[in-house]
Amino acid sequence: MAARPTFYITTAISYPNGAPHIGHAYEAVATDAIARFKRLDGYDVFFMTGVDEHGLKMTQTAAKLGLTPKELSDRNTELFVAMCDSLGVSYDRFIRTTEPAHFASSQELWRRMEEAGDIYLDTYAGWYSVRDEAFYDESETTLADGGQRLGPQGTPVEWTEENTYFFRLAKYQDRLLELYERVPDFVGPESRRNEVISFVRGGLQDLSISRTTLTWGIPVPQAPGHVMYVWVDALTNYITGLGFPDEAAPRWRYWPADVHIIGKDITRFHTVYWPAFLMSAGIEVPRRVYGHGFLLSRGEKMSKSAGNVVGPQDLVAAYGTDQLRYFFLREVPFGQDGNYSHETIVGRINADLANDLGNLAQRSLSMVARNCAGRVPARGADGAAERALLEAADGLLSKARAALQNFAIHTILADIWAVVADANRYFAAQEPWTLRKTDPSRMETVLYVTAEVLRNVAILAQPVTPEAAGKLLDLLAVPAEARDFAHLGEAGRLVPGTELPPPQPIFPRYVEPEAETAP
Ligand code: ME8
Repeated sequence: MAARPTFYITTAISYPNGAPHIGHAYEAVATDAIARFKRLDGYDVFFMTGVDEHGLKMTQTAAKLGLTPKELSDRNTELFVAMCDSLGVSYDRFIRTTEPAHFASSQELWRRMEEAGDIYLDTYAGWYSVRDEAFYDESETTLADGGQRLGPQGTPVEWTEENTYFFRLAKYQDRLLELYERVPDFVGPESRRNEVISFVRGGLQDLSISRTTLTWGIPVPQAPGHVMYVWVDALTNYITGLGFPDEAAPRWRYWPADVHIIGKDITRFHTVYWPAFLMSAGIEVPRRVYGHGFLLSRGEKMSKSAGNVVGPQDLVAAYGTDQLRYFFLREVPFGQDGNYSHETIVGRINADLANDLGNLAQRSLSMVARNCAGRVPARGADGAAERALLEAADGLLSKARAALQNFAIHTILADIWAVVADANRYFAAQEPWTLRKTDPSRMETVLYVTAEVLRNVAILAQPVTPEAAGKLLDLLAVPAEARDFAHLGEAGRLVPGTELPPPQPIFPRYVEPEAETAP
């Protein structure tokens, strides 16, 4: 058998300087949905997420709390792992940048860049944002009302002067522009690509890549007193996780990454600095970088300092894992910013999940239980309505694959739910409850076709609502090995006469908790 094609996908690695917030949950869920989609579509997937433990931000937050940076990181890393688990994030590896293997990997990358003649010592003088862990050119900063200078993301910047190592980024300007030209989808979405190209065309300056004012980082080889700039080590996580520098490691086969899924605010690091480091070190660049939008609470950007963070755990507890996953991925066109509020989440849960899909499953499968002895009904001759509906369901995979090419997960869901709506209209129009008396064999056909549409919908919904889709497939007695995309359509049609378990609700309606009454 031919080896399955590989697919390596990553999230950004998060700063564990606080508990995870909704933006972290959003990125993890979106990346997970893509990873699950590819697994179901026959790929040999490696999905990595993790934490970015070094840097000044970690050092300063730890000092404020009277902890060491490692203590701070240990405490919060646990919360990031717990968040992934509660959201059903199916990562293959959770990486920490304090792992010894990551030190070796980052130091080897450094050595290779040095060998290429791309590292030199000089004095850095310029603006630095601790919150972004980023250097900014003065032209990118603005003066706020109180006289505080702010970087392009609105975070405070400080003047820094230091003797540091530099990376010859300017040297890579042409090769980067050539890369964006040659691989048009290297940076996505399109709006991000345009920003990156204009930034690089505007001229690149060499990048300061070491610090002497902190010790919480990876030591620069042969340079006592210098630790690596946190972004050098952070970006390297993507190859550490595959065994770099051991290119004979079994996991190295996953490189280059198929896609790094990141938030739009860190596009520059991933599409300018990272490929330049790799080019310098003689390593292939990733195939794609996709900068998703920000999830905002009613228009407000969430951050720990803004104090309007609702923890992902609270949302999971209130709405449920699959419900939250569905909301994130259906409500917000991937790549754009989006809002969330209690009302919009409940709206989606009750309309799309409880009503459209949940009710259809409940009504049709209850009829099967009562009228077909709890077995997959017999399939009589198809009429035009059956043919049209099955054709729509069978056509979903090719549409979904095309949408996934652009990471348009919301489009995949919209297409699936359009078929759910078709199935609801079909069910209502055919009135199987009337056919029960007038034409029982026709009733069986209608119930069969409805169940078959549910099977296809459930298989395709697994990347986004894995638990509920799994439950629906259980109700249809679809064996575990027949739940991948190869079994969509004709290949996996339900077999009449198969015994089914008693139906159960899959998506309960969201009901407001009783308002607390005073005694
Ligand atoms: O940037 N909505 O870590 P981080 C959506 N350690 N996504 C958001 C968001 C929001 N409101 N807020 C943040 C870092 N994100 C670095 C990454 S990768 C080698 C190093 C996204 O904890 C953000 O864009 O600040 C990023 O992709 C991820 O969450 C982690 O952010």
